[in-house]
Amino acid sequence: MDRHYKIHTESLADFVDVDVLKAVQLERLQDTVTRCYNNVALFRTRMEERGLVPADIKTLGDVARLPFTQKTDLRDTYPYGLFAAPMNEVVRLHASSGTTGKPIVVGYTRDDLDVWSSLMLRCFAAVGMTANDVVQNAYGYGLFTGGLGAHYGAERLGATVVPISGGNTERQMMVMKDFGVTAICCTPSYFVHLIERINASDVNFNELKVTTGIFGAEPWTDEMRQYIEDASGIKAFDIYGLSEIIGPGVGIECQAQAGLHIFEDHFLMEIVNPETGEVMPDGEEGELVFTTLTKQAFPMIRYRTHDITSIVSERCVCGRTIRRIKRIRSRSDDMMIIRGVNVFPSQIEAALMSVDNTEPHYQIYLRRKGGLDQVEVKVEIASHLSTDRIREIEAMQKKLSHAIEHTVGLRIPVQLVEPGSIARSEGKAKRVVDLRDEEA
Ligand code: DLL
Repeated sequence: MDRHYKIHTESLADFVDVDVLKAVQLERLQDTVTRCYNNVALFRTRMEERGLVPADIKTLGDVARLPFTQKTDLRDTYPYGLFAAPMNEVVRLHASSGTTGKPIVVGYTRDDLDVWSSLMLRCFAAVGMTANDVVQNAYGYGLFTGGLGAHYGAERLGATVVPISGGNTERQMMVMKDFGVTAICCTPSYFVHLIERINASDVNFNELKVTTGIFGAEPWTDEMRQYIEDASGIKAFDIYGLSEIIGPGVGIECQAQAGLHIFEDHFLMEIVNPETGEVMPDGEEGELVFTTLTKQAFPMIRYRTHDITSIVSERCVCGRTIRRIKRIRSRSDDMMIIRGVNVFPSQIEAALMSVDNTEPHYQIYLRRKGGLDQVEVKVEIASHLSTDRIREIEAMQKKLSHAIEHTVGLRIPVQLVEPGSIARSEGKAKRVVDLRDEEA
């Protein structure tokens, strides 16, 4: 890895002395708790129930005394109940749709937007992007945080932003070629779709200038990264974030591609046991929990993300002192319990991707039969093979089923389907089709 890259001034915070970082975190934590206690009824009531006042937060470890915040709290206080700034200071709203009912609404003051674009700048700088880049921003613009979040960060870096938003793949391909795009932001599943369409067109990746992909907003695996990098010749980086905390820009991989650095000067992270809520030591896998340290309009105390990962405390080769998390393995709500075994969609993806002659398009079907959960995987066959060759298909299905068994320890049936038959996503891919309630 080239360690002689230019470090952007705003990125210096990535390399801050750990003791300084901890002092800054404590001061900011105390400010945040005070702000929440003074301005948000739910936080104050919950602290009072525990007999806590802001002055009780004397060390960083004291964060564990504070109550958790859950997504249901955001729903229950819809739309503005957790805002800690008056509306005349709130200059932007975003919302995340979720799976059912009303969205959750998040707000930003001018200072919050300033911090957010600075964090996104640090993300882009961490993967080696500069003012010379032409960035095709194919995250959705609108209520989703991806589009505008990436937009202002790339502008702040001084890069040239193409605010194309999601969808319209023909136009994406034209822009990528004609505008000399060097970096692209979108979900990994959408980039896989773009690869497919580019390969089916008369454009060749060799003629394109794109070298960098900033992919996130959904779980993906190292196997998927390998596929993307091999198929397109670009470097694919993982970016993480969630609306409730700020949007994209909570963390990103650096050029070492060895876990995601979390911007710890703005977000205090913990890993907790998803069942008991007990704090777990670095290195152990559990649920990621964040307390925001600088948010003004929408601060969060111990927000349960439902994202499963672990903290990597060893220093990264890039020299950043802010710690990393491993790639998000899954959301705890996506975990399937099949015949008593915990199965994550990402394990299935990794297994499928290890077998040749399939395409990285798959869906996991969940059904309930006789009170038991059953799962079946549909995966597309490579376009140069044909589903007419029964024997080949059967052998392949077996091979895939074995690969899954090897990874998750369960025999799960695999059905190969025609190329192009699984719906392509323009944003977050729908990997799990849950039919359990419909068929119960
Ligand atoms: O997805 C923010 C974002 C935009 C992140 C663009 C990265 C790039 P939400 O729509 O609120 O916000 O969804 C947040 O998506 O809790 C994770 O479950 C999942 N997620 C986001 N990034 C990753 C990632 C945006 N890199 C939820 N790997 C989070 C795995 C991810 N899961």
